Amino acid sequence: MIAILGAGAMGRLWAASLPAHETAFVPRPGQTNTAPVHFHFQEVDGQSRQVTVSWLNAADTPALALVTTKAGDTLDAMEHLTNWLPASTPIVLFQNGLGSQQAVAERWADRPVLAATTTEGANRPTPDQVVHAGAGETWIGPLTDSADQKLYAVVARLSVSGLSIRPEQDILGRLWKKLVINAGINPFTALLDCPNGDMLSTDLYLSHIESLCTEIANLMNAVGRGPADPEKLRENIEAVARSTARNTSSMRSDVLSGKQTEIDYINGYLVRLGQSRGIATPVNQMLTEQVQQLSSGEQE
Ligand code: KPL
Repeated sequence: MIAILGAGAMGRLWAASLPAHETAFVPRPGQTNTAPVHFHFQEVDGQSRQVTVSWLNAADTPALALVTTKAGDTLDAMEHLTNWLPASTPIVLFQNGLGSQQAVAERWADRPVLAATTTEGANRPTPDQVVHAGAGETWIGPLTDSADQKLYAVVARLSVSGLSIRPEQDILGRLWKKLVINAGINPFTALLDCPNGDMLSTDLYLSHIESLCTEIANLMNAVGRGPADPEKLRENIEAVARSTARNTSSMRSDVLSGKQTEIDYINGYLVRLGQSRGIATPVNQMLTEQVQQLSSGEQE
């Protein structure tokens, strides 16, 4: 049995892709409605099918757990999840950004904790509909010592889904690469309320991207994730913005639907890292504050 905590688009993509009898959602604390979850799942090729997922019950002992909650909900989610899991059950974290993964690995250092980063595209246009918008790749790697020897078994178990899964020893390195892209696209598109490609010609983006990339490169070099070159970081950000030009970033989408954004784990993470290392991050700070204000409705 594979337990999935977080029944949003990503949790449902995994539930729909793995064999039906093998997955169950983990109920939230105090949840009383345990009727199975039904939703329409649209495959990448456009075909649709109905998916039914049951809820984990106390008698189940999951062999694997996937945590697909938002970064800001992960510590609480983990407190709850660990009540359901044997200490040896591997836990795979799917959060965006950085900060929440390290916090979990520190707090549950004796458990096999892994992190994943994925380019699978999934969205949920209505509550009972999930669209697998684009096939991608998922990289999984260990965060704690005891996760090391579980990595290949976890990858094999999840590969049954038909999704492309690969082992990655340096998963933090891969999460850093994704963080750079998200830090350079997500806040701008949320503040400008535009698709990814449109931000490239705006004054907001053009007046800050160089300093933003310098701040990020300084941080990467300081924490042993270098050598990082600001120009190269900018090229990478712009290549992704162009290849996803028509997409709505996850942060813009969160703001538009009134949901909590992941800014605290993207640019906000970089600000906290800068504070701990004595490295100035004024552009990251400005973007973090403006997105926070935007989602709390303070901005005009
Ligand atoms: O990962 C993304 C996100 O929206 O969070 C990017 C790469 C910016 C694509 O939209």
